[in-house]
Amino acid sequence: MTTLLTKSEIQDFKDDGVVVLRGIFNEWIDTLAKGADFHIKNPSEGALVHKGADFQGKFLEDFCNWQRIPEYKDFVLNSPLASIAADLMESKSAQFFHDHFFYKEALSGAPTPWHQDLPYYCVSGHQTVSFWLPLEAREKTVSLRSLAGSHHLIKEIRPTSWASNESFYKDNDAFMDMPNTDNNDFKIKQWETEPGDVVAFNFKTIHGANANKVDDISRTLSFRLLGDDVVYRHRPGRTSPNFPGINQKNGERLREDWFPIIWGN
Ligand SMILES: O=C(O)CCC(=O)C(=O)O
Repeated sequence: MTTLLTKSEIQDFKDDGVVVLRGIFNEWIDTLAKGADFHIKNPSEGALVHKGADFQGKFLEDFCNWQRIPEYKDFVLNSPLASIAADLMESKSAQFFHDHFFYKEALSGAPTPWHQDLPYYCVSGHQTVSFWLPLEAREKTVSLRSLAGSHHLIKEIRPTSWASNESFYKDNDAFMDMPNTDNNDFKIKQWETEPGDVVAFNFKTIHGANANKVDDISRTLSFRLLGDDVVYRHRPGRTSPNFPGINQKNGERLREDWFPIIWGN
């Protein structure tokens, strides 16, 4: 086990499906911020832009840029990301899945709705982790919020398009509705954060974030990793991110030429 985590942090991740790790990536913030500044000026062709009708700024989302942005690649391959992931997932291996960038301009009105990540992905399994890494200090009200324990729900939550709120796939019955987030069935976990802190959460943990209503930009990177029990799962439609040409069968581990194993084997 890496000495970077305490037993109680690993236990919290297991019990709640979410944990905040303080200052763990302090040394990497300048590198990632440099990459993010390049990224904002050079989004990929697949980038999505959301705009709240009553607000001036936009919210840009972009996926899978770690191979073309050297600072992201350096972080993925040379930071303690992989060892921390393996410890949190209690997995011998950590396989890199993808990166996801959230850039919210000052006063951008579009929030990130409550959702669960796993149903948007072409994988199934429990040993998963996303690292939500904000590049600026974040007040609690504009930080990530998660429903503790929601990663234990048996059925997946119906994924929807954030733009239209329509179901992502035709196969509606395979999913359950989003539980009521206001009736205290789940405790909401949300922390004020400083650059270098990270919120780690399971792909099944229900989470969301408020719109950026403050007069300053907000840049967040999420890095997503897979553990030993995660395998390819065919979905009845386009996934997000989508991996055209992946050419895999249900139950196979993801191909290593696209998704490298960066810890263990
Ligand atoms: O920062 C946000 O707005 C949302 C982050 C998120 O949904 C994620 O990292 O999966």
